[in-house]
Amino acid sequence: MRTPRSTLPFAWPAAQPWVMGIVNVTPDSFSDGGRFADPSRAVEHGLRLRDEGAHLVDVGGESTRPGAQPVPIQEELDRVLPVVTALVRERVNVSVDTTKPEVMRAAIDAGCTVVNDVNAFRAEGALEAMGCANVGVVVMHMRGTPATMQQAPHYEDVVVEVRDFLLGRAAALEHAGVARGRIALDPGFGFGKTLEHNIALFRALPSLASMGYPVLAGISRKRTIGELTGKPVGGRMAGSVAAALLAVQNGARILRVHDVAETVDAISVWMALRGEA
Ligand code: HH2
Repeated sequence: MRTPRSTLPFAWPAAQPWVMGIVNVTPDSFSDGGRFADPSRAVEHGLRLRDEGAHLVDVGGESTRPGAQPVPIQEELDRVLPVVTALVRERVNVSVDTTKPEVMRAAIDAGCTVVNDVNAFRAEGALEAMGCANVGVVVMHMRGTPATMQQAPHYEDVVVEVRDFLLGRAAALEHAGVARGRIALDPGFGFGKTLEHNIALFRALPSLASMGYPVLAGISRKRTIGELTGKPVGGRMAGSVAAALLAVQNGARILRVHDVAETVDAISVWMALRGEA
């Protein structure tokens, strides 16, 4: 029997920002590599993030940290599918973080709510996989591939180039049959960008948010936070929460984070004190 799709309403969030909690079913992710490589621990963690207030749980089976090597299709399916299936069974709204059309299709069949592609659906067959699917879509900007992307990234104008790329990919998705209201854009912090590029993109979030698509910001525990605080990955929670709040203030509607409980609390307080709760 096909598992019923989750209850998450589309379109993307209008009023309250959504928090997307991260579950990396990988041995090598930059911040939590190996902690949730075992499927039952990954499921447990996904349920905990949901209970902490995550609107979506993003399940990934291939690290995209700088220097990471690609994972074969079957291995990624073996990592991700049992976790997606178990979380959907528990009525968690699952996002699958993948660049591979085969994994997209399998996760959609298993009932995922969102497909999140750091490669912006550029793999052969990815647009087709999304065309008739009734799910949300996150389109992210990346320059190069994870294996090489941090080798001297260069832009004439990072803000314009990232914006134009994202709008082009959104148009390609719409052409393939994806309804506009299902598409969210993500500038891809840390994916082929220096600290200066990341800061410029962060400051430009309001203009990206004015393009007519919800914007996702994923900066949690990333190198930018480390460079601004001098802290190793394990000490970046406070800096990440500060960045998440500022991202919301700058127009982001979806926050991809490791520290769900802390981010949810920070957003609640921020909204209440602004008179928006
Ligand atoms: N960042 C990572 C992975 N997927 N997806 C979107 N849409 N935006 C992001 O910024 C983003 C993403 C990298 O973070 P993480 O999953 O914690 O690490 P790793 O890629 O090493 O598994």
